[in-house]
Amino acid sequence: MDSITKLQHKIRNIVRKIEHHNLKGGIKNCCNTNKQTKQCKRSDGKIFKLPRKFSKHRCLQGVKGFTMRASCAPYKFCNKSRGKLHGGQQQQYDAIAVFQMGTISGNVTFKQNGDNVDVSYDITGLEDGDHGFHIHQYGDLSEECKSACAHFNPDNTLHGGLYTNQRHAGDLGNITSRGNRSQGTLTAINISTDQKHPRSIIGRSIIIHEDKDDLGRGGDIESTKTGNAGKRLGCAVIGLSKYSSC
Ligand SMILES: [Cu+2]
Ligand SMILES: [Zn+2]
Repeated sequence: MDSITKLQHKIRNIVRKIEHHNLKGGIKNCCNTNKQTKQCKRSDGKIFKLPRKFSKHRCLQGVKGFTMRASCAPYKFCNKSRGKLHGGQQQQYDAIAVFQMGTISGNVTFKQNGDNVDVSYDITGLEDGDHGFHIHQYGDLSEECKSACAHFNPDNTLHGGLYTNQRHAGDLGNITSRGNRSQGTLTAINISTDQKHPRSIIGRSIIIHEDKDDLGRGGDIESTKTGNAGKRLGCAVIGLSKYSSC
């Protein structure tokens, strides 16, 4: 071997050692990293520098255009369905209310979708049947569900349902429990998960009632206020989701 070939051989060995050291030193798989990591390794072995212009979370929601595709390259092979919550709820939501009250437990998530908000719920521990389901004005649970006060009603209108002409912005109708579980999705109008929006629901609360909401058609005064939905069985504060920054 001449001296140049020897040198090349040496360099190759050093590079191999560094690569090996890096792997042992724990270059994380790109699909398992967070922003703090300096680099990550894609499942095909390619190593990428971090952080990227677009977050992994954003990349997994869908990639558009060349700049984004380049920025999202480390996450190309990450599983999009990763991190699904139970009941098929997606992890990509803007806000969440976590119920943990008596026998009632589960999550309600909120995701802005244009002018509407997609609401997804999965609650266990309710008696089977229909239960009034509303966003209430305050997220103050200092006196349990009572201090959440009335339905979120920025337009000062009468109570209704999700699809009635007259309704409170917080009127989400009923959820139905079958076999101890209530699971589903609905789309709410006239509310927003944006904290700066005048109809923001962040920091307010969501309440599940004992009885069925009559959607304002009960024929009495109480129906036009609360839908005769009865006792407040469970309440939870609507908080910002961790996915925007964590
Ligand atoms: Cu209510
Ligand atoms: Zn109402």
